Amino acid sequence: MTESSAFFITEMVSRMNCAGKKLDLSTPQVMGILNVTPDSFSDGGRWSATDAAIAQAELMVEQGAAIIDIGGESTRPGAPAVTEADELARVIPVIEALAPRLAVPISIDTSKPAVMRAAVAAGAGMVNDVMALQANGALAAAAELAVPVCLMHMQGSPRTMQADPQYDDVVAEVGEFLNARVGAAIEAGVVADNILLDPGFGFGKTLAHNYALLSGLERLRGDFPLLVGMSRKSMLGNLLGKPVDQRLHAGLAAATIAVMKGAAIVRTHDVAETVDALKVCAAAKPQNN
Ligand code: 9MG
Repeated sequence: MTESSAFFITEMVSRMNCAGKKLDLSTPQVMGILNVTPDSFSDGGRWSATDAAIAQAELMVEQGAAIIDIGGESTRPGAPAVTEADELARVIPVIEALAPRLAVPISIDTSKPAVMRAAVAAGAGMVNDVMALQANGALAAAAELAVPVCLMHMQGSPRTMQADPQYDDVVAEVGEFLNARVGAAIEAGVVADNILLDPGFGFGKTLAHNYALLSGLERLRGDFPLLVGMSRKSMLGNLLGKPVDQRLHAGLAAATIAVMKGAAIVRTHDVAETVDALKVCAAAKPQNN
């Protein structure tokens, strides 16, 4: 990680190959969230049926999403664990149906190596792992699949992470963790150009930790594209005292700040609005003249 406050990506990869589909990172991009869980915190399970999920994904692409992130296990605080079989049954039919229809890549949000493998075989082109490949066999699966992989920071596990998160310097400790996971991934055979990093907003962090992380995000800029996800999260709701359906404006502010501090991809439920916000960020990129 560098102390640089430069803007956007400078020397890292600006285009990723997601199993044959391109992800252009020369300007900030939106990753649309497609939860296919009955217990999703943000959509109440409205999109758990395959047809509805397909329609939602197509809408997000029309609205400008550069990649769709499909998840079958909720990672919200306290969410119950899902078996491998249930997770596969939720995500694979959706990926199989969507992959031939979408021009943009599909990301699989999972920590389970068997789900990573089945998802990529079904047409996914990226792995989004909130456990940063720490599950047994996940490093080997990521190396073998050779698709981009997002390594996210979390303190604890989704079931316990908000109990009592502790840091001396949250930005430094998140950076150290991510550096260590990059080392482990590269040692396992993951290609450096296939690595993205994510500080994991809301994953084992208090409100103060989340805002310290957002404030210091530029300290995490370095050799790897940064992905951030704050859409509709408690760090917005608890600050404002607003329920999940009234967090759009705060989410756009947070996304804009993150991009101005170097984020390459914003993971969001609110694609159309976030695409507009990121276009403003891109237009305000410092010029040479
Ligand atoms: C699955 N998931 C939920 N929140 C997330 C976040 O902030 N980043 C990433 N990469 N995945 C997330």
